[in-house]
Amino acid sequence: MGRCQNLRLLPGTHTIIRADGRSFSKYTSSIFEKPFDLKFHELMVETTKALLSELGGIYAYTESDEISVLFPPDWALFDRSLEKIVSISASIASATFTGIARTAVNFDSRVCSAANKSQVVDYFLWRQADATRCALNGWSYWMLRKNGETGENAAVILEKKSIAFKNELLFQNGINFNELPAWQRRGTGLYWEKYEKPGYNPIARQEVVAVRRRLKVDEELPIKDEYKEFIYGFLNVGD
Ligand SMILES: Nc1nc2c(ncn2[C@@H]2O[C@H](COP(=O)(O)OP(=O)(O)OP(=O)(O)O)[C@@H](O)[C@H]2O)c(=O)[nH]1
Ligand SMILES: [Mg+2]
Repeated sequence: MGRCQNLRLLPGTHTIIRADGRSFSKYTSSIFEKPFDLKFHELMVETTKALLSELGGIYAYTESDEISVLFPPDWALFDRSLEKIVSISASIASATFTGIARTAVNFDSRVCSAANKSQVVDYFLWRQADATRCALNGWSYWMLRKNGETGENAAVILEKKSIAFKNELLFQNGINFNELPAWQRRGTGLYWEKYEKPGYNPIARQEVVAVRRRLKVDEELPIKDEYKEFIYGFLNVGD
């Protein structure tokens, strides 16, 4: 009888899980608008909510077909078993998206352990930079395609071109990149916010205010240094 692996997350480290849609280029190509589709984005946001709330994360971020979820150093779910975390997170993402979209899709999942807070911050800055880069490339590519270029030509035209070139290309075609919806350029953040819920205590016969928490979907994330500070705000004091 072979032995099953039972790897565990490093103790005392922040953990980030990243789930990514499997072959979504193929899946999305005929049914969703390019480069961005609001309905697809909403499906991703719902999937992000499920991961964040079912696994007990403190912050989540989604862009394109990927979702990152941050967990605190003392996160103890599944005894920090790596295989459980990876498989269950991929399963929650796949089941949630599939259930709402009514099309069977798969997500993969991986774990990134951050050695310290600045690695957590760098991770989220890195994913946001990726979102911005992909948005500019995606809009430029599909603008060229709309103007009659073949896929191959569009790729050649954009190869090694500067950010300024792509911005100008869009501008000449009536699109100001900086005015596109922020969720496309910066990605979307999800986190818990406290709110007060008025109620009535029938035993004490009193109006009471309960503090509850709900998920905030932030479609207007800050960028760069401000985003850095924003992410630091989710991390515990120490190290
Ligand atoms: N039409 C459309 N496609 C989208 C949208 N958002 C993401 N996608 C697609 O999702 C893909 C995500 O890229 P990848 O994860 O690198 O590609 P993939 O095909 O999923 O490949 P693997 O993740 O390696 O399985 C993009 O290339 C797009 O094709 C959207 O709003 N509309
Ligand atoms: Mg993918």
